[in-house]
Amino acid sequence: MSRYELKPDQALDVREILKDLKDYRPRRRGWVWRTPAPGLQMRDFTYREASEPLKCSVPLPPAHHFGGIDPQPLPVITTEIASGRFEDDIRRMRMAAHHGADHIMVIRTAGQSHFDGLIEGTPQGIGGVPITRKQLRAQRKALDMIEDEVGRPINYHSYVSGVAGPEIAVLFAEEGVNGAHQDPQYNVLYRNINMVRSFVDACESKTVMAWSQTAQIDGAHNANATSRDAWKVMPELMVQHAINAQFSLGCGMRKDLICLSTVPPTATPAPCVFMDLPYAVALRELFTGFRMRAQMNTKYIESSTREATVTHVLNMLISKLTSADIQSTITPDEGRNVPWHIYNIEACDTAKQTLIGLDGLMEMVELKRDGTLREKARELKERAVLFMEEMLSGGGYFEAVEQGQFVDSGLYPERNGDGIARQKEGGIGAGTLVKRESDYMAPVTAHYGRNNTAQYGLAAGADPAELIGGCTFQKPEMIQYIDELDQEDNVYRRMEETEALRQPGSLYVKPEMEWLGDGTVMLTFFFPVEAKIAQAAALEAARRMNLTEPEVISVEIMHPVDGTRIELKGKVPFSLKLDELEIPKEPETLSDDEIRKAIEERPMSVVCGTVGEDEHSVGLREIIDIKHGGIEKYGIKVHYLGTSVPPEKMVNAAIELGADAILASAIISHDNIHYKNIALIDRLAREMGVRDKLVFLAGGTQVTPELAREAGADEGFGRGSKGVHVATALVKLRKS
Ligand code: Z98
Repeated sequence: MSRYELKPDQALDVREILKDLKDYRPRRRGWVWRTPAPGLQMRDFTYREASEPLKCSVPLPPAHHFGGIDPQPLPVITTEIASGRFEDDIRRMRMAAHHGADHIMVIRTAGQSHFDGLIEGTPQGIGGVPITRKQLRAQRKALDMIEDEVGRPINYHSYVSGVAGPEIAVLFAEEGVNGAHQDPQYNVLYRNINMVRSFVDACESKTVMAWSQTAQIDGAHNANATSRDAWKVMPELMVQHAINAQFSLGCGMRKDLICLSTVPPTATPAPCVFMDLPYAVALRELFTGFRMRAQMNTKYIESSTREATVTHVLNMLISKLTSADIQSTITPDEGRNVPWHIYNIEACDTAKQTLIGLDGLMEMVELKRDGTLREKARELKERAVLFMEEMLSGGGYFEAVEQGQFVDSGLYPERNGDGIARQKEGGIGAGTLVKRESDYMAPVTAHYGRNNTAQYGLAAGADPAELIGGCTFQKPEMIQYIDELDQEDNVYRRMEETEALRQPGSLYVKPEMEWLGDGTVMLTFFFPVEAKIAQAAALEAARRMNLTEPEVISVEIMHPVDGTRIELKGKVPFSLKLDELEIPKEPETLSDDEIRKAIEERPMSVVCGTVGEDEHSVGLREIIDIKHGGIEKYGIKVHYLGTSVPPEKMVNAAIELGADAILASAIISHDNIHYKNIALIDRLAREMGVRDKLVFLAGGTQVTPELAREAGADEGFGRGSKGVHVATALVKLRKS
């Protein structure tokens, strides 16, 4: 067995993950919720609804102002990762975990749901990843390591749907998949798989999932995403939830692992919270004890990440007000065809930021017990109950589907006749059901329905697998592991092609958006013209920038004729050699707290000004003013002498005011006047016998640190310098 471990300061090596997969065993089955940490203290803050912090993570961008804390909200956070190449997804799973995701869903490759069996090996997918034993094992193995690294269990998830649902359920139980979508209605409505077969298969699938304690997500959200007017299907969504939830209980699933896939049905410019909140409340009232998985509205999502983010945040307000257990994240990338990379990670941050930002909200506000909210919730429940009653009196679910009652865009009882109709005898897999013989027997654990084990002497209630000394659930060594079936379309071939770029140890780097080394870049343009012309202009500009395969992925009208914002993707052909990159040395900076403490202990004052005949004071003001994060903010006392200060005056003022330092700013550089003035200040300070008592710092856009030091300053500061750099130097170089 390989001894490979993830190191916090090292890139993940996919090659190591792929070693010894034949013998790799997942270390647990079943879903894990976050551990609540009520009253969590971090820095000066108390969190009311947070969960246990991570051992290792990437905090939100402003966290550096707050001591780098990274509080984690209570709901599990989901991200969907599936680029088509599972090996590349492993790296982004690690990134997602570091940004707070602990539920990682892998979308399946297009068409997999119509395969009447399992796929093996690691072919490349389209619009998702082919779910195979090898792919699952590799990703579960990586996630096992990643969860050790971040210090929190990670739930791994895919889909128990399609013609091979039960086979997939067994595969998932064997390979340690912790969550799955399972809803026979999805097969029927969206994949046109025979309805009777789908429900029979679901019995088996759900029994296996119940045994392995896999959390189930249902499929009602798909009606929302596909109906013409999503906000009108709210009663139907509840009916769909009811069918799958009750069915799952009947198959032995634990109520607290049955998760309703709830989606706020509408989006702005509709008054969405006013419409969606009663729906969320009605669901919780009808389905107490079940878990709520909040997926964001995807029906109305556009290519703008800003728009998607606002929708997401509004959706999360509802999640917060109604306590969702799992918070999903989604980005517009699928539609923009820039699959799944940095925007997934951003969406995890959006969820973390919003939910932590709303921490404690419910201690201060509560949902009204009467009035519009409750009336609307009641109305929705009534419509749902009436829908269900009509369905039952009309012969049941199958008849209702035949009549196209589902995904009809009417607000029940209104019907528009545009629902999805399927026939009982129709669809994929029709006519494939075979009645079990009276002596039917299957020696396997977690088997649904009649299983005549008594004829082999097994006691009632015993595990049928005992008859063969345990099945693959107890004895994983019985599992047939197939490495690859296709000699060309497999992970080894793909990795060979990108070997030179593969971390760790690679000498080259190339931009990527989808797959390692794809060379894909995204650009933002603004053109002061209407949208059509702007798109053409962006494509032409991309060609002239030598991008290949340029494609416009987002167009936003700033004004119908005055301007358009374009986002475009394209590819660059080159890789960059790491040892040829010029990597500037990071200036060593003390933290804000360290500087403040040093100044508190030993106060400092400085004199400063622009020197010689130099009137350019903007840069210096940036360095000193508290407004710009300048040195004042650390408590350093600043005597600003103004502009065009003669060198003599700089030194004299420092002596008179008893300052600890001189800060001279010089922008004008012709005839090297800036360095000449630096040298002059240094000489004057020496002549007056104070040079060894004063720190002398010089800065300006044309100043380079080395030349400033050569000219006589203690340190020089060029373009891009900030107050913190100067303050650090003052603290480190102080003379008394
Ligand atoms: C989500 N963005 O829920 P195929 N079963 C159910 C589903 O909802 C889905 C599948 C199966 C969504 C993900 N949902 C999309 C109930 C898909 C997938 O046939 O492999 O595409 O099944 O987060």
